[in-house]
Amino acid sequence: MSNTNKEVSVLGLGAMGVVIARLFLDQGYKVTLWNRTADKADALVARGAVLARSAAEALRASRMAVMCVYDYRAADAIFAMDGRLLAQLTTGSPKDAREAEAWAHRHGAAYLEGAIQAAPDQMGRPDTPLLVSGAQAVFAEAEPLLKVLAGGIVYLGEKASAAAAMDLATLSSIYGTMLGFLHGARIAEHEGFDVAEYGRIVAGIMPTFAGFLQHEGAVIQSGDFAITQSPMRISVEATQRILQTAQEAGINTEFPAFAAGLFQRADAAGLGGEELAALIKLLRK
Ligand code: FVH
Repeated sequence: MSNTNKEVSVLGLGAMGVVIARLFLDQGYKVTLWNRTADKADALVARGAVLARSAAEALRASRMAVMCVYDYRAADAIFAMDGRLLAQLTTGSPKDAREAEAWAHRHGAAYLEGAIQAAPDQMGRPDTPLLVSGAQAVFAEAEPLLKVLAGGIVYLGEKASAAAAMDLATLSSIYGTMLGFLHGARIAEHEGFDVAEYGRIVAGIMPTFAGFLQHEGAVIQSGDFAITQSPMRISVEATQRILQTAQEAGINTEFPAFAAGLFQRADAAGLGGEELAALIKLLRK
């Protein structure tokens, strides 16, 4: 069944859900809303959206629903649909996604798992990244509607769990960077730097760093860890110096102790003469 009459239900009106609903309204969709705290819908209702009296009523109102709530426990409390198409944009584990898809199928609903890779104010752009997985035919039906939210859709195949798994992999990368960034901010402020300036400098090196990460991913996939860009021993030394600096400065040492510890173990395991990405051999054990 196609969504030619441009209708959609949006469940969950947190920071992200409000933006999702607004983008659909901007594109002329008939939008039905539900949120646990009803008054968060007021501004959207003033712009023409319809507030349903229950989640079940919202799900019945449109062929397709987009859900974006805090977590899968909240989502489970809301599920009550049949014969509809649900795009689940709530962050969850691969197991959460598999179970939600099975639940939806038992109730005659089509299911797509989606993972938004952007902040609310980055939504609705031609390059906004959104990971999606689920049955190909269901994706084909939902794609035009999802493109209202994010032009940069990456379809990861039929397994509903794929988008959730890749989301957590990318989030792992982001949180690793974020922890390093915050430790760096402590070095910067301890040395009397303007931390906003530090943020600008880090932003400037990100495109180069992104290219490096891409290279290391390809190295891991190839299984050939001969040195091509960055020998592991360089990182063994660099992380030791970050730890030493934290100790000398009397600032928190948790992040560099963790990083330096891992690199030291890799060195002790004989990986120092390989490409940096060879650290993954330690993580596989
Ligand atoms: N905001 C972001 O930057 C990220 C970007 C990447 C993807 N995430 C994921 O999106 C999901 C929702 O995130 P959010 O930012 O909209 O979250 P909140 O502003 O905290 O709003 C939470 C909504 O969930 C509702 N809710 C919470 N618990 C329950 C429950 N037990 N039953 C029903 N609804 C529930 C909450 O309702 P209320 O508090 O307004 O009544 C909000 O609508 C999330 O998975 C991110 O990981 C966002």
